[in-house]
Amino acid sequence: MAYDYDDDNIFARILRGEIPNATVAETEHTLAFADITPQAPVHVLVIPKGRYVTYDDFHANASDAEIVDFHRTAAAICAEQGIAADTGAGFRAITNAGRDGVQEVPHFHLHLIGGRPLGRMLA
Ligand code: IU
Repeated sequence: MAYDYDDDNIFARILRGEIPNATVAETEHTLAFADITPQAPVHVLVIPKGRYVTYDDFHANASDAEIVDFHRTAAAICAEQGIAADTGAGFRAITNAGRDGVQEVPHFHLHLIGGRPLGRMLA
């Protein structure tokens, strides 16, 4: 089944510059910005610039360059924000996908959350 991308979703509008954002990092293929409703002292959303709806859409259909850029950018942000695991702090990386994953914004995004103890969570 094909993924149906909504060009009016809020992150598409952020990427087009129609809505401001607190940018944390930007590369050729990737944008990262502060979540407007942070769940922890660090809460960054990492999004590809391409039109991908979910985690599985992105990883099935994006180019290798886009995928590598996305994940290298996410790792760099963890280091820059002081939450990388090798600092002793650590973080949680979450992506919600589709209806059962309760994804609110239909443009693939990775939540990077840290800066406080997060507790155990698998569902
Ligand atoms: P979700 O994984 O799709 O449920 O997460 C969407 C996130 O997008 C959520 O944490 C919101 O706070 C965040 N967000 C945002 O940062 N800026 C916005 O304008 C909107 C949502 I709407």
